[in-house]
Amino acid sequence: KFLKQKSVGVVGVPFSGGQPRDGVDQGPLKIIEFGLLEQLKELDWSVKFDGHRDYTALKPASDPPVGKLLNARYVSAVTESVATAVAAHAKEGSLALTLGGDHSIALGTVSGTMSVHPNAGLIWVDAHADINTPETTESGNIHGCPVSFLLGIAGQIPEFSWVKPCLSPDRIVYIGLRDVDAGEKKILREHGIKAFSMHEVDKYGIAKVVDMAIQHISPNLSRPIHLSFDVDALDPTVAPSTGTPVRGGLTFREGHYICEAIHETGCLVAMDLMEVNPSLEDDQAVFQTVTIGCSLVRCAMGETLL
Ligand code: EXY
Ligand code: MN
Ligand code: MN
Ligand code: MN
Repeated sequence: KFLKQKSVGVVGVPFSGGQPRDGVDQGPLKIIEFGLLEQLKELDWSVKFDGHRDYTALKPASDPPVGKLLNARYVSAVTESVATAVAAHAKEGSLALTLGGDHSIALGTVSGTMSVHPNAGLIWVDAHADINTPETTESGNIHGCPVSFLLGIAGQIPEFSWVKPCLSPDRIVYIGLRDVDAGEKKILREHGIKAFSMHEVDKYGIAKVVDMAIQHISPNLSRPIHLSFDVDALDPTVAPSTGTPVRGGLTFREGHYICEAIHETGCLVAMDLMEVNPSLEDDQAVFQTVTIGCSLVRCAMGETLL
């Protein structure tokens, strides 16, 4: 409906600077090695992939903390480049699929989507709200902050001068939350941001939750949808290889149902798959996490059970 053709532009972002653990930068490589691009071709998508990006040249020689924010200059440079890449695919009328990497990358993906689809709604599937501001963050890890930047509530940070507030509080909805910092809860409340935590998933069931979420950000399917999927939304028993696992997460089917239902809207214009870290846990865990990551993407892009 909002795409010009059944074509997907894949952006591989081997970046881990939004958080302290090595390995998450290897996520995109593993996912593509696993065969995701071929799998999407099987679903009749025309696939454009211009290779894994190399961000080493963007790494500043020195990147001292900006207030509490860690690696601010590096994160800013990489996410700006991601925004350009995502916007280019969106401008061509293709779906932009970004493989991470840590979730700070969504600062770029969502900015890129909104530059072409300014009224798009954002569905953020995550154990975490990633809405800390430079003031509220305790860790200084920017993967816990991208949403505040997108909303324009992060204040002016000269290192992030390229970021334009492009999201309004009524155009984001969360699914899967269960580890939200006190400062983040306050922000969610003050801005009236719609969030379905695991409590609501238990209470209403995933089908009703996804229905309400979609209706909230794209009433009567009137707006394009950007899906930002953090694998840590899934229970660690289903997706163990991720940097900030939190128990009590989405089941295998709940995760897939979200993607299937979003596909059915016909409104999906961009998807992020984030926080797959192939250096965590054993080989079996990595295999399980990469496998489920690929199958979530396939479901969002039209794979059906029957
Ligand atoms: N709220 C915590 C922080 O700001 O450091 C944890 C954030 C984890 C973010 C993960 C990727 O979604
Ligand atoms: Mn996240
Ligand atoms: Mn998370
Ligand atoms: Mn916490």
